[in-house]
Amino acid sequence: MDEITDFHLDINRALRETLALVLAGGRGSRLHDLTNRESKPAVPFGGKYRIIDFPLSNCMNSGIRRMCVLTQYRAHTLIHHIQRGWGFLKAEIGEFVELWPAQQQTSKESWYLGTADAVHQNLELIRMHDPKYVLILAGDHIYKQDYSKLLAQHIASGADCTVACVDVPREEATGFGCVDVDDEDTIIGFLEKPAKPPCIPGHPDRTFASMGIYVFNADYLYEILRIDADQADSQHDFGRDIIPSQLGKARMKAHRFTQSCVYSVGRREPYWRDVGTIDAYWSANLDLVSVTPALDLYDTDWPIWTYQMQRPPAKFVFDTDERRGMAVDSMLSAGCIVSGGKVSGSLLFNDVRVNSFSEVVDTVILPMCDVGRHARLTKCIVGTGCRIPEGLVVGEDPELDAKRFFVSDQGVTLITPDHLARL
Ligand code: ADQ
Ligand code: ADP
Repeated sequence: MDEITDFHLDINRALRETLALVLAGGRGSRLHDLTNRESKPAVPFGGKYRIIDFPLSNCMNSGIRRMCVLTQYRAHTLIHHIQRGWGFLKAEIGEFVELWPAQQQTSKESWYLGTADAVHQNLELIRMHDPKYVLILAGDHIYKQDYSKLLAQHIASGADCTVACVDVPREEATGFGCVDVDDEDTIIGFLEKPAKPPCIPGHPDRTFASMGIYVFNADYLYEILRIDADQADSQHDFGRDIIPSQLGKARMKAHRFTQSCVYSVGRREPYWRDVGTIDAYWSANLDLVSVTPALDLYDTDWPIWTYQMQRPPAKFVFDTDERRGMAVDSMLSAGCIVSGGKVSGSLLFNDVRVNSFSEVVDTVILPMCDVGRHARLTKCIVGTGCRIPEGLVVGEDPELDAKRFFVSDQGVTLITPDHLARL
């Protein structure tokens, strides 16, 4: 009993001694026009959230209340969102979300180069908070993770650095850092985005991938960043440079996401998505719509916090037999009006109008859009503020769609206001 109490006291102290840095400065160019105006972490997700809400909510729910968001590229929307949505923390009791824009704080006078440089440029700010542990998170993943379990393993193992890892299909691992471990999960190999990902021994189709989530002992982090900053051939990136350079030198452990994943009721597979491409973004949004989603937003034990404008409830107008405003297997957000159109298998963000005789199937519609009468949309992502003209049909003729819009490898059509203006 005493041991358990001591453990809880220790982990609570360690959580208070942790500073979380959310890297939110990347460009996210594979999301094409969705990131023309805002950075990837600010892209809307799941009907009423923005992607950054997931790591920040994970911190909140794990008991880490000191968070810093490192911004750079097209940060306006992100800053606006955090200022409005995350101001409820109490600075008086040591809780905060600070925004750290790139501000050329080192003698190099460059913007953030790689992810490690983004941290290095803020070393003075980090030191001011005097953390014992630094948790580095990406601002562009959708998942629920209890970081207190990651931290507990890190401390118990005596590691200098612990990398959270997830088992992924091997063919998808080319975009990730691939990790090789021994019997005790010590990291003995690391390949950043290899063309031919190695497999997990005994599992030829699977690879152990870094989630880009790292816990460092603060003193060790300061030291390796100082060394890396002087390396002329380094790109100053955690995945490309820092982790590989420490193999065999530092105590680096892998943490299995299965041990800290917050599972949805009745589901036992871990859910973690890097929504860096149009296809991944579309499927992760529509995963939420499934009957028993692998990521449950309705779970009150692990709430996802956000800011959303106050809007009236979604409304369905059922005028006549031909004009049945309805939605099935779908999620609709506040301010939506489905008047005489049909929505199925879709996710509508706030203030979307679906007008009479139109059909929306397997589609993600971002805020403030209007689907004109008799329009038919199948397997699309409709960007913020689109006015789909009356009678437009998308998703039924791939060749025609590719001439007018952006069509992804897996046949998802991205429609933006710019595409529509050129029609
Ligand atoms: P990537 O996903 O390619 O690989 P990267 O593009 O470096 O990682 O972005 C990581 C995070 O840092 C993102 O949230 C991004 O917005 C942010 N970021 C990128 N450049 C930044 C900069 N200059 N300043 C501030 N923030 C920046 C990484 C690891 C892989 C791992 C995957 C998991 O390198 O090993 O497998 O994450 O997604
Ligand atoms: P259509 O879908 O045929 O283009 P309308 O846009 O005229 O039709 O809307 C049909 C119905 O939707 C209206 O009768 C009304 O009930 C509802 N509706 C439209 N706009 C609003 C609004 N601003 N507030 C509340 N309900 C609205």
